[in-house]
Amino acid sequence: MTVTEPIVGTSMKRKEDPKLLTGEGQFIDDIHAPGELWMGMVRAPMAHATVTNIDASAAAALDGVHAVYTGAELNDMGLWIAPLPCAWPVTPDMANPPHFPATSSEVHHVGEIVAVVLADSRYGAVDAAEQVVVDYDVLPAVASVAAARDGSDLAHTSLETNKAYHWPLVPDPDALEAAFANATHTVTGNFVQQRLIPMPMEPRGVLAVPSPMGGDMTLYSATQVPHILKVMVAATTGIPENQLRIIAPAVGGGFGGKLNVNPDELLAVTLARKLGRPVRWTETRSEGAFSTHQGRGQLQKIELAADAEGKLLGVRVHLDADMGAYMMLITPGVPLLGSFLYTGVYNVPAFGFTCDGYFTNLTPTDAYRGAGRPEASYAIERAMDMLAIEVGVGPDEIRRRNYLGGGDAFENLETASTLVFDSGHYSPNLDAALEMAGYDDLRAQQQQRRDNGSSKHLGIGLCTYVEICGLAPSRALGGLNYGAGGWEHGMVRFLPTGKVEVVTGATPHGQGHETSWSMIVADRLGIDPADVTVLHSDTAISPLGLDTYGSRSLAVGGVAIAMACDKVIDKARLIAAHQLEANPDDLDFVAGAFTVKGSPDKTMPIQAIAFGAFTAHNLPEGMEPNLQEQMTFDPANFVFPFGTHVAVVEIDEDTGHVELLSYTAIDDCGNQINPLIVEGQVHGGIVQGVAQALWEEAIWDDDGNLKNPSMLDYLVPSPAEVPSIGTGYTYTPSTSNPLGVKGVGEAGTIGSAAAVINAVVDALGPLGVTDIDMPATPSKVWKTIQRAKQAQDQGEVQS
Ligand code: MCN
Repeated sequence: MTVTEPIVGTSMKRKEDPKLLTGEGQFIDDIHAPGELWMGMVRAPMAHATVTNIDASAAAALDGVHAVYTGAELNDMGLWIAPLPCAWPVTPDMANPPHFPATSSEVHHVGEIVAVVLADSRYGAVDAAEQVVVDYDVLPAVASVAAARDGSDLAHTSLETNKAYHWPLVPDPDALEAAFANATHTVTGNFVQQRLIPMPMEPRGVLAVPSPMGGDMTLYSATQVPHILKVMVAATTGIPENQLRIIAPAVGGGFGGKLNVNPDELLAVTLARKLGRPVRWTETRSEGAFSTHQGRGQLQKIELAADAEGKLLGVRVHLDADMGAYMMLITPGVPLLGSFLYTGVYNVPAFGFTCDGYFTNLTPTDAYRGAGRPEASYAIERAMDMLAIEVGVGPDEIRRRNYLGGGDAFENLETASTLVFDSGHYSPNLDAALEMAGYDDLRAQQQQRRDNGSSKHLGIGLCTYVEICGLAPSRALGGLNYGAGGWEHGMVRFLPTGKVEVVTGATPHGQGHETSWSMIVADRLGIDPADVTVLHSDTAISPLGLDTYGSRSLAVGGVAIAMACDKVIDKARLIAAHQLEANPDDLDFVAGAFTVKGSPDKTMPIQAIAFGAFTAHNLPEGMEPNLQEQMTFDPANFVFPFGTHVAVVEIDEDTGHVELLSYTAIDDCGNQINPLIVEGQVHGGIVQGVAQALWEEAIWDDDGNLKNPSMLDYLVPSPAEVPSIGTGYTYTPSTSNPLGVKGVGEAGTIGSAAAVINAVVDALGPLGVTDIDMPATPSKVWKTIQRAKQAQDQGEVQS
């Protein structure tokens, strides 16, 4: 069947949903292998200690227990040839103490594995793990990045300092100094990016299945990065890469939390190999909370210098970033992903950024939705509100005065942080958001409440974000010392009957790639999207790929698919020309068929050409049979989506409760493939950012214990907490790829935390509140109000 209507740009329902909604999706826990053993992890209950003795005799004697291995035994068994990998050593002298799947002696965070039990059943493994008796000598714990910076105690006794690295990005130090020296206005913001727990719907899990003979190994893992995992498992275990197959089955969300190479993955593979039996493990929710990496964890200082009208002269930023106990896959690089964006959407003549990474005795940090960019957007957008107050103009006006390109459309514009923004058009985006939110009316309502002395304070918060995604040009990643490239691979293959298989190196885990890629292919080739099947997430089927993160899949992987389609069309054109006895240039390709110009009866549908390519009876001389093409796309630049978010909150002065009354988001991700999927991505992202602003925080005590490792007290919002979100779009095509698309998978998260906290501070401004740390919980808001009132009272008494 051929299709004449455009498909790209329509809100086609997701192809992957019926399977998931009817329970046909196969997640890790649904997959079993005969003879499988369950791992039970013995985890350290303290943040910093030395293991002095392990008595596993009681555990080993239990029915159904196959073996118990202490960390020291595991490390002596020759299971691995290298520690867990860090792919992003951001400086040549970065400290990176070895991190093995289980520790032999010193424990560096609660939850670190000290021994592993293998048993016939899941519960048997957990019960046996509880019977393992471990003696510890407790060491002082470094339980916050502030304590790490202070340096009185060391997170690693093998290191002389807690500081892991210092990373500067100060293109012109003299210009930066001059900017501050010449400023009429300066503001300084000190912000805390609390640690967050990714909490995908499906926890992580693994199943390693060795082949009975020959040494092949299949690892099923709830991962976002099967391709990267394959390389890393080979490099750390010494298993030849050509004998490894990684399968990410249905994966129930990741949000960055499944973007890593984890101890359990290496333990499952190496123990399965040693024992010749399948080995599996699925984390519990609480186990995942402190053993799988967390996100954020930064102390930020941002300073703005501006002239009398509030036009920015310079931006200076310093971060102290919490690495946690170890460098995991991209731990040290996360702050760098945001570093270039602290200038926001603004024309900033001089810029400087420095970051110190510190070890603590807490769970390692790593990517979490937005990774570095929500932090950057939060800092600059909070600081812009502070500048607006300092200069005495509205938050919309301060932004307009500083927009890149004066708010007009621009392409390929270089910023002070050395990026080249592909395209932007900020003023109409802001206008649309203010109009949709009813901004003027909201301000009038706010004034009315203030005039009436209402204790229910209305706050309106803006955020005009920009993000960097579509990771990434390989050369740019090389320049940052990242250990891999940023290309993506795609293949488009006509089957003999005219159906199409697409193979992608992207690894969807909720983003709807099967639908989007089908739409791109159907549109390009003029066929029905139902005739397209997208294969992914299995390194035997899709051997080339760099996976899904950094909102890269469409802008790199989807573009690779479109380019592969173009190659298919080029080849099909030659076959059609040959068989229709025409010049290739005299053929039109419309609605899935080649037709000789001026001779409408001389036509061939692409499916017939595919069959001809399969039989290969009548191909141009020397042409390879079959109609399939592949493309590896390595973009020349990133993409820079942007948008304006407006949050409206009501705060009860008496209780400190913050109610999110409405939320408006006008996003711009360039051309859209599927507006319905875009809408879903925006919604999900916004809820995660709102959650950081109002509810979510991994709370650690002074000894490095996680106090809220369950969903009872780690406050992931439900739909009841979030109002319906008003969305809209502007469309500024990217110049970085031929589809003109930009990423959207993280955009909502990047714009929302700042919008909400700007609204909270806006609401409480008349009470003297100038800032509040996230999450703005009722008790924190209430205490902040009381402190501000006291300060105001004292001020009045003094004056
Ligand atoms: N899209 C589109 N038009 C655009 C941009 C995107 O139609 N202009 C569509 C794409 O075709 C794709 C989806 O939107 O179907 C997301 O595309 P993209 O922005 O390229 O992001 P990725 O597919 O690379 O997804 C990664 C991103 C990240 S980094 C996190 S974290 C995240 C997210 O996606 N985690 C998610 N969204 C998630 N959604 C779900 N359900 N679960 C997660 O774990």
